[in-house]
Formats: sequence, structure tokens, C-alpha cells
Amino acid sequence: MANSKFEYVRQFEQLDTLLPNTWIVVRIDGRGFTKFANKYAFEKPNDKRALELMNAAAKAVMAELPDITIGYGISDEYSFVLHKTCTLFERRASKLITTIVSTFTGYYIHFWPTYFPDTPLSPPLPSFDGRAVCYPSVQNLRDYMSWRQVDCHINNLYNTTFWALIQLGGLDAREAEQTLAGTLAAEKNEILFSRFKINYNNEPEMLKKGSVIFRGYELVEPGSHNVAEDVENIAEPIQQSKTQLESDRKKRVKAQITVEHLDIIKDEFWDRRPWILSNKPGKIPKQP
Ligand SMILES: Nc1nc2c(ncn2[C@@H]2O[C@H](COP(=O)(O)OP(=O)(O)OP(=O)(O)O)[C@@H](O)[C@H]2O)c(=O)[nH]1
Ligand SMILES: [Mg+2]
Repeated sequence: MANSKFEYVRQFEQLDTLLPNTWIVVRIDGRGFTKFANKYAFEKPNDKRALELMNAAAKAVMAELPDITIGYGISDEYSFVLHKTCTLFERRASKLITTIVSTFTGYYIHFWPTYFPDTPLSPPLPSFDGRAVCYPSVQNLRDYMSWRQVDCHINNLYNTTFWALIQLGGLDAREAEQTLAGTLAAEKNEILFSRFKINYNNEPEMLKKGSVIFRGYELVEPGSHNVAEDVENIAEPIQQSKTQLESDRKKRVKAQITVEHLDIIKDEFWDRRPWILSNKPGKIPKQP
């Protein structure tokens, strides 16, 4: 029985359930961060404080949402991956996106004074958009992650060279752009080295590789398992007992969330950290 004559309006709520058995990636992106970065005088092309603030907010999101298995951040964006068997919010896109975006934004503002102690925030406050995309296979998910990391590399090499030409070479923006038009990666490396004695390989890993964030269980020997294949063979939601779910949840909460700057394109990263794809918590490393 309806509780009131108004309750029929519930029927207007459209379902926005994401396809089952697919990896959900929620990517958030800073709104108008070109302007925002200028307002707070972010260093060009990379501001370490701004990137570390993004990482701190992402870590907090992951701690609050144990369903997230891995995150990857560059510039003003962060991708959060939910396991293909995840049933959080019945896989409703709007609830997943808004929860991640608002939690991230809340922590970004919360941690701002830690990273920018001398420049208090003022309106317009930082905000983020978000989207959810489903990837049907492990290969699709890994290609997505590789795509973001390749983007990080291409953008960072370009920006590093562009700003070196301006800041160290005295060129204006138009001249720097013209110098770089049509150049290949090797040529940008050469410009950096021959003109400015900068060896791109020695640039900080966070800038070259972006930031990967995951639960830091004990690494395993590669080749001792085939997680990708096992997880591809899962065809429907796994029915786990309440005690198993609770025990997994506890292990996830206990695990340290770590931020590293690693190659996520090669197999090794995934082979040594099977829990990211399997969703089975690994071993908590012993304290030294
Ligand atoms: N100076 C500086 N700028 C940064 C840094 N990180 C991000 N940005 C700025 O943020 C922008 C991010 O790109 P986009 O997300 O495509 O641009 P946007 O201005 O945020 O626009 P929308 O996302 O469409 O709202 C870059 O182009 C930079 O201008 C940084 O570390 N230093
Ligand atoms: Mg943006």
C-alpha cells in the first residue's frame, strides 16, 4: 500500500544500472583547472603540491570505498576501478559517480591547507566532474589504464620541453609551440638534453608515470598463477557467504593504501599484485 498519494512519483526514477560482470571505471576530472591552476599559481608544467593533494584525496576515497581495487591519477584527473563483481549501490551509475566525486572533492578541500598552507581557498571552489565507463574484459581494462599512462607520458614530455624552452630558453609560447610542432619523442629528448642539459629519464617518477594507488599486500612471484584468465572465467556474480564478505572487508580495511609511480602497461605490475584483478585480499606484509 502506498504511504501517501504522492508516492507514485517514485516511478519516475529511471534505472541507470551499469552492465553486470564488467569492470567499472569512474574517472573524475577537475573542472576548469587551467584557470584554477593559474589562480593558485601552480608551478608549470607540474606542481608537486597539487599532484600530492590529488593523491591524498584519492587515498581517502579508496579508504572509504573498499570496493575500489585500484586508482590511477595524472594532472587533474583520477580513475577509480571497481571490480567486475562489485555490487555496490546495485551498480547504479549515478550513485557510484556522485559518491566518488563528492568524497574526492570533500577531501581535496579538506587537505588543501596541508599542501597550500599559504594560499587559502576562495570561491569558486574546486569541483570535479565524473563519468562511469564499463569495460567487459581484463584486456579492455588494462588497455584503458595503459591509455591513461601513455597520455601521461606524451603530455609530460611535451609540457616539460615546452616549459624548458620558455623558462630556460627565453622563447615565448608561440615560438615554443612552433619549435615542437611535429617533433617525435626522441627529438624532444634531444632538445631537452642538448639545449638544457636535462635528461628526461631523470625527471621525477611521479611526473613521468603518474600515480598508481592500491592496497599494499605482499608481492607474489610472477608466473605462479593466471589471475586474468581465472577472472575472465567468472560469468556471474559470485555468491559469497556473509562471513567471507566480512572477512575480506576487514582485510581490505586493514591493508595500507599505497601510492606508487610504476609502469602499469607491462604485465609485471599486474602479475605481482594478483589481488587487484582477483579481488581476493592478499597477505598483509609483516612489519619489519
Ligand atoms: N600549472 C599547472 N597546471 C596544471 C597542473 N595540473 C593540471 N593543470 C592544469 O589543468 C589542466 C587539465 O586539463 P583539462 O582537464 O583538459 O582542462 P580544464 O581546464 O580542467 O577543463 P575541463 O576539465 O574541461 O573543465 C591542464 O591543462 C593544466 O592547465 C599542474 O601541476 N600545474
Ligand atoms: Mg579538467
